[in-house]
Amino acid sequence: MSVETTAVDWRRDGYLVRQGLLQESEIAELRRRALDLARRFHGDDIINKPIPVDLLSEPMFRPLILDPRILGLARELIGPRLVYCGDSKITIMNIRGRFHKDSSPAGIWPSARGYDPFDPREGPYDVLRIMIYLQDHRQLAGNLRVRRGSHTGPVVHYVTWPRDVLFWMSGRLRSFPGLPRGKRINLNTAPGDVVAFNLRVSHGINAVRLRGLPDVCLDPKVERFVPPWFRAPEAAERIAVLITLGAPGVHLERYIQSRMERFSSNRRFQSAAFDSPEIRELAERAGLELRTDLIGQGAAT
Ligand SMILES: O=C(O)CCC(=O)C(=O)O
Repeated sequence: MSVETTAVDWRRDGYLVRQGLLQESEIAELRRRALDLARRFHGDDIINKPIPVDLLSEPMFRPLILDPRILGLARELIGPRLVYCGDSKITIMNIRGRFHKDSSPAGIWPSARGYDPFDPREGPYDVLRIMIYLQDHRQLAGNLRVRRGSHTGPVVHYVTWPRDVLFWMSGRLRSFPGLPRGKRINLNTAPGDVVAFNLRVSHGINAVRLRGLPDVCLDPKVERFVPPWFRAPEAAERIAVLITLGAPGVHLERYIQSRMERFSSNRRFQSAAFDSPEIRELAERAGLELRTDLIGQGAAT
């Protein structure tokens, strides 16, 4: 099944796959660079080890952040003004992820995960994440899965439902709590396909897939019960490139704030250097606005 979706689908689905936006040869080169970068920090033990650099600060990946194809795609979806705040990284992970949204602030209850900060009066949500996968997910499991259209629904967990109803009744939650919704979709991307998703979309990383049934998207809660013989093969190193971009406004402010709270001791932000005059100039030429609030956040570790 083709994974391609169109900009018209974006508002309805909350995600988009642009097939072949990058060349396959570029993906092979990015993969080589990602492995080099990971080894620079962690030697041969690179799986599940955070790589403490943001990609605009890192010369090997800077051109990707400023690439007109990437920025053009983001502009198509959230408008002409784009802001980069330092939230980008390479991950090489075999950890699996449950469905979650990245728009909500983390922290101690009641402002923690599960609290939905979305107020429809604040306009469409315009912070997105660009995802580039550096292996062929048509052949290999470990792909991203999304819940189609879930960006219009509240953040909710079964166990917190009574609490969320209370929040809704007292006006603290703007959208009525509901059960998770949206069809689960496997994004089985080819090298060169680029994914964009609204950060309010429920998504889960690193899917287990059934052998011979690549479009069957399992709930992460049940996938661990799939026996090894029924599992589709996976990459030895599942490499993903993540880039968050947003339009200036209340949603981006809230996102930056939540990153500051959540990652207050993150080495990636501690070592970021994308506020140098040289990088500022490059960004300006690409029409990319910079927010440097996250630079230097937290203690050096
Ligand atoms: O690695 C992936 O496929 C997506 C990671 C991500 O965006 C997340 O878990 O929030």
